[in-house]
Amino acid sequence: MPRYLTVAAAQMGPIQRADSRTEVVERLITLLRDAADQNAEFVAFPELTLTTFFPRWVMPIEEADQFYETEMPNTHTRPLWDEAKRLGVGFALGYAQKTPDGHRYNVYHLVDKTGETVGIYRKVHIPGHHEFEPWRLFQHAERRYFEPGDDFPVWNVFGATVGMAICNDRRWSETYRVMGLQGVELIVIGYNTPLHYAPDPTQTPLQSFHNHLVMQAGAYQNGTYVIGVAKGGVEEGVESLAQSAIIAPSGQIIRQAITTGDEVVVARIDLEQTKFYKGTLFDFERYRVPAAYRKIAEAGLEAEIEILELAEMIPEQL
Ligand code: CDT
Repeated sequence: MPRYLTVAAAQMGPIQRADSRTEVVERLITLLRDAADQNAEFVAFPELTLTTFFPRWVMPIEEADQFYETEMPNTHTRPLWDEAKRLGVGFALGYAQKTPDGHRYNVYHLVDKTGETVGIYRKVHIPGHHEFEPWRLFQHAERRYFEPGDDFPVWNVFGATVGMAICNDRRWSETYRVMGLQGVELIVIGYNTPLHYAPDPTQTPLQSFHNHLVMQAGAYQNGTYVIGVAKGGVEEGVESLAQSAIIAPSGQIIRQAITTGDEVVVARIDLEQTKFYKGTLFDFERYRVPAAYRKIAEAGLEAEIEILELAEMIPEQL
């Protein structure tokens, strides 16, 4: 018996620094309606969807406060919540979160068809740097603005087992496998990927290839669908990758965006097809050899735990 779910990748074009949240949310609602018109039951928006990609500037943290959300939904995003509920569509929204106790995360917020929060994922792999680096054409100071999350949970929603990851997470095989071990059937990944890679420009022309390479491999090796959704185009002079895609457990791309702007791509997926891979080549119970993988879990673990414990402290204590 097929288990169908109609999903959408709501790719966004650039959000300039002067664009207001109200304008952005209007764009999100337009995309949501477009997806709903095509029968989508779940819509994935990209990473940091409510503002420009502010880590491209190094500024005092208090000045960056304007880019964070302290509650969700809030006055700006309430219309999106309301419209999604009215349409009966679930969604995942990426934004910068500042918690009441002063922690800052790059998050993905998963909402069901009734407007209820299902879960919030905090980006684990934080790329880039902390301080201003004058040799770069533009900054990528995510490590200044975000603490890392420490887990890849999955949730049962939309009749599926759903997980989330954010941008740089998609390059790491562990991201997919940790969710794969929990039986994930659909992984949602939002991204902002500048085409120019300053530390090694030989990678610049390969951005598109690497993007699909990692998501297609992650899908195949874990028998899961993947939705990769971009904020692309030229934002504040920086060109970012688009090419949002819905990927099958076979690793094949089912649908792909063809523009670098606001665009919805929709696919009706059959979640039962994850079993083709989970039950054969990637039957984890039968074929995995965890004893041979010990180094993956152990290498760097002590240092990591120390960092995560430090991150639990209130920033002022550090
Ligand atoms: N947003 C994000 O994680 N972007 C990174 C760029 C890395 S370059 C410092 C990415 O992996 O696409």
